[in-house]
Amino acid sequence: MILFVAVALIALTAGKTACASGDELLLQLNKELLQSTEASGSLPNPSVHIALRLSTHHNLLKESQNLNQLKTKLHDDIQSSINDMKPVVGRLALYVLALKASCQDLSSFTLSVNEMSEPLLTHLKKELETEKRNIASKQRPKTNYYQYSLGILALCVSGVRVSSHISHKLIHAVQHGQIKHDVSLCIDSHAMAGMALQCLKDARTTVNNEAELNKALATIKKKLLESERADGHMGNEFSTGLAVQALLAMGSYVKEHANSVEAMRADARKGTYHNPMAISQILPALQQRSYLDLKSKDCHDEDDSLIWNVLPVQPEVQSNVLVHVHVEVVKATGLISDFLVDVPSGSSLLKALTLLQDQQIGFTFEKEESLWGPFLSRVNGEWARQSDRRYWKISSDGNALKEGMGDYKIDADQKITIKNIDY
Ligand code: B12
Repeated sequence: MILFVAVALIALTAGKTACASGDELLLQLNKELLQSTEASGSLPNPSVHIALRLSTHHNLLKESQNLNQLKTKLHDDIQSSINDMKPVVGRLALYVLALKASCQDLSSFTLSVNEMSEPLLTHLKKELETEKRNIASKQRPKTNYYQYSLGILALCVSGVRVSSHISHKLIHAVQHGQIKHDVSLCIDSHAMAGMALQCLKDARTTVNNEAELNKALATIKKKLLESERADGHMGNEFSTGLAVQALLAMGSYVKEHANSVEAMRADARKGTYHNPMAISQILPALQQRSYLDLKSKDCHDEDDSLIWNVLPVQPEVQSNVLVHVHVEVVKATGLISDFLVDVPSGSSLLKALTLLQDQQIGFTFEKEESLWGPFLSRVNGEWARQSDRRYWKISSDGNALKEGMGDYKIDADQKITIKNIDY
């Protein structure tokens, strides 16, 4: 009998260990994300907070410290953008979703607009109204449909009624192929639109035409499923997380996105997802959750087992091998200038451009901080930003980069093209 019990116990423990090792990847990503909240200097990232709060495992102390950072630093950042009359719809929406993820009473948060105090959600509604007017007059939002969708999603998840005029503009954009950008960016935006529209459907919000809403959801689902590559990713490695979240929200069958989940796991093991923003978008999907789950978040009886241990920071290995980089700058007028720089193999593009600038041979650049890291905004005196409706598109040997200048590593000789294009 004793032998039997012992064997049974060993079998049970072995089963648990096998199960735990399956979860180890998730735990590792979860810890990396938690650790990223301690990064000094950068703004607290609401998307990271959302993913931490949607996770199975928590470190409640660190999460509440992070929430306080959002309530002060991110809040102030949004306030100063409002003071400067910059559109804040995307960031404000992510902030609202992050507060909702921590079960905060949203009615107690206000912003100061024209010297009047305005509840966060009221201001978000107004931002969406402004975007709607922009779509009506210019056929596109001031920001983009990704942020317009985020705004709708945040209101809906918070239980606020979304005007049918606002939702109709998104439905119309989906049905008339107005959510553009190149392939992968387009998948991210469709995924976000899918979550926003599914939330409206679930809330039974009055939309002018329910059949149109259903058609738009079907279009999005088809687009996401058709974007699956041979390796399982939908769009690219960085859009798959949101695509799977959207499919989950829409109630798609597990087998419909099983390959994509496997593809994300494989890339996570390879270390593709080191940028906290990237981890924050895949982690909920890997745990079969989506932003729509925030709607029913109650914050009761939460696990508090996520251990805070500072993960070893990989030292940047400075290689002795130099690689040749040809930098081609194509200005808005089409004027081309070429530069050459040798950089240690493994350098980031940011480092390569800094070394090139240091040579003082006529190349200069400026960057702006964003949730994804440094965004290249000015090259050789020429700006290309959201406010200009232009951007510096970066390619390597003719292929558009899938990462930004801070993350992309230069391992071999190549030609980097930086082209000012409008969108
Ligand atoms: C819309 C969009 C754009 C638009 C943004 C302007 C606009 N108003 O439409 C444009 C076309 C300019 C753009 C450019 C690029 N993008 Co983009 N973009 C997006 C998208 C779909 C939404 C971003 C957004 O509005 N977020 C919401 C707001 C609240 O967050 P935010 O941080 O304040 O947003 C700003 C920044 O994110 C910045 N931005 C946009 N893209 C990128 C990419 C990088 C690397 C950085 C640092 C910043 C940045 O522009 C946003 C608006 O001002 C995301 C999808 C996603 N999953 O996040 C991809 C995404 C972030 N972009 C991506 C990439 C690769 C790029 C480019 C590097 C492509 C290229 N080869 O040139 C360039 C950036 C080059 C540069 N100059 O530094 C990848 C990043 C992946 C990664 N691991 O880094 C994503 C995830 C798409 C994807 N699935 O591949 N993008």
